[in-house]
Amino acid sequence: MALLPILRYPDPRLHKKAAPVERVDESVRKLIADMAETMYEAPGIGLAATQVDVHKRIIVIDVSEDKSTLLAFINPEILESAGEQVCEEGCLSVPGIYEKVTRSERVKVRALDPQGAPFTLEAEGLLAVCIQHEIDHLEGKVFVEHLSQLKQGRIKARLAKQARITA
Ligand code: GNR
Ligand code: NI
Repeated sequence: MALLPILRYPDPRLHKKAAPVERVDESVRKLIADMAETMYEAPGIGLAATQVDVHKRIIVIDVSEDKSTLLAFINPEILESAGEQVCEEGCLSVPGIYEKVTRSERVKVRALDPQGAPFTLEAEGLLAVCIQHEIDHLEGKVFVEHLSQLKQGRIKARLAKQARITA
């Protein structure tokens, strides 16, 4: 397994649209293992391949308290969504920034598992938020793009200042 470097907003590579996985093979399973290790180490509750500069439709999520429930989704698609919820979101690609985002309360998602078998999952609450946040990454969208232009500008300025301090 290997830890992968995570792209930081506003890196333009975070805006690339990920391509569907055509064959679920050993290289996909290796990437999922490396993404999971990277997510747990960060630590985070989700990670999209886009964030590690791999532009394929693969996400990993673990919203469990004890980090015992790894979920991997290949080519995820939201089939149904309902309701609304507001969650304070963060992102490993936007460190130190937390902002409220409105999303669907429930989603039904279809994807392939690491063996290439299709499955569907109905999610609500934080898991539903995380699925939507990660699928956004695959579309090249970072959560701050749900905020006003004013807030986005302030976040970019804060991150640029932070980068100067840590350089
Ligand atoms: O670790 C993460 N926490 C989080 C909290 C609220 C809503 C979404 C998330 S996802 C984030 C990890 C990440 O950046 N995934 O892309
Ligand atoms: Ni994120």
